[in-house]
Amino acid sequence: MPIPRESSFTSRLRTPAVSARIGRWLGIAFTIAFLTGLVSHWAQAQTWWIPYPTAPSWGYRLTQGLHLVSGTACVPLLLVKLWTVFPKLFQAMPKPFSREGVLTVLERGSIAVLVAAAIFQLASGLSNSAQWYPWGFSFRPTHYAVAWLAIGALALHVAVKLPVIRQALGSDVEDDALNRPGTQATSAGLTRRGLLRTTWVATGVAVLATAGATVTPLRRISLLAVRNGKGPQGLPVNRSAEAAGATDAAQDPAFRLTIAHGDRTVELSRDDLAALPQQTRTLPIACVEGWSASATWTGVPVRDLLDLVDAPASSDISVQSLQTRGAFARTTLQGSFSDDPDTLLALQVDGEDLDLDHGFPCRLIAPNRPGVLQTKWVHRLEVIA
Ligand SMILES: Nc1nc2c(c(=O)[nH]1)N[C@H]1C(S)=C(S)[C@@H](COP(=O)(O)O)O[C@H]1N2
Ligand SMILES: [Mo]
Repeated sequence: MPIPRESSFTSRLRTPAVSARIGRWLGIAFTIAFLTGLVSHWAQAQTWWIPYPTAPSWGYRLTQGLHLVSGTACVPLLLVKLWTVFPKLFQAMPKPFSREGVLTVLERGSIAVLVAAAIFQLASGLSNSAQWYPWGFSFRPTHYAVAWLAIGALALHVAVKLPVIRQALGSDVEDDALNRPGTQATSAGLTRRGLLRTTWVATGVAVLATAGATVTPLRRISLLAVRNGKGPQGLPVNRSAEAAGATDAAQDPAFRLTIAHGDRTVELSRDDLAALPQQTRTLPIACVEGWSASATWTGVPVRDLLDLVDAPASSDISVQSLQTRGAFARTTLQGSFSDDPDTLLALQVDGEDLDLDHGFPCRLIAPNRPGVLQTKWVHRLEVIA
């Protein structure tokens, strides 16, 4: 088969008039995904000099929900956009050592980076939310690094294309001024308006289908939502006690929670914990994978427990789990969180003792904290700074 030329593609739909209109929404969705991704990284990295805030308690639920929804919206938008610009791959190259040649190589290079980075972000993000890790790298640092690459290449791309974008958006979508060479004057099938409408509908469906992971009334129609809200006590479970290898230790009557500050330690059984003054708070579990659910938790404020070992205000705490398998057995609770009266070591959810899968005998629940750091099966709180 001979290699096609740019002019071999004759469809009127493959035009900057369409690409720019889809590109505008793709740019908006990508930027939202980038910014909310930064928030998620900030919440999890815990090393930035501005501490991540504990309020509003639903903040991470909102930003991470937006992250998943905007990222998913990018998928149909990117596919259609790539289809509209595909013929440009076969564009004739200007002389390589001319000024125009150098500029073309730079521009195409930046687009290659942009396309590769965008596809990588969408693919790795989607498979992460499906808990499918067919790769050998660590997800979060890689997704974070490539995000900077993608947003940089996107900014460059928009800057280079600004004159074309302006012209395209300033004229009617059926206008022929920006047509590529070889474009047919009329088309029998889908109009450009029709293609755009189809794209918006597909994007809307993708958005609704993911938003259900966060917005409870949408859950029934959420085909793409990874967690369907089922789980003991009406709350989804990401890793069960069985999977975490915590089943035996969590049910052992000899269980003791240790609170440690230097040489000072206090050990409490679950009954001891239950005998302390209890607080009840309604706080969400907001998983980094996009699903979230609100529940009412009852337990002992972490600050009250720290008082038992005279921990100073704003203490950073290492929260340690009984789990024997997998990541997240230890998390750090920063001082702003350990001071917050809403941060609980919960014994109950919605008025019942925690299910084994929700962290029995006790679990951490703090406001505005990514789900992955809401440690279950806690057996030790240790002042680290
Ligand atoms: N010890 C421990 N705690 C954990 C996890 C874990 O793997 N181990 N998973 C976390 C994740 S990713 C989420 S989203 C929440 C989910 O809480 P749930 O299962 O009670 O809904 O628990 C968190 N707590
Ligand atoms: Mo999670």
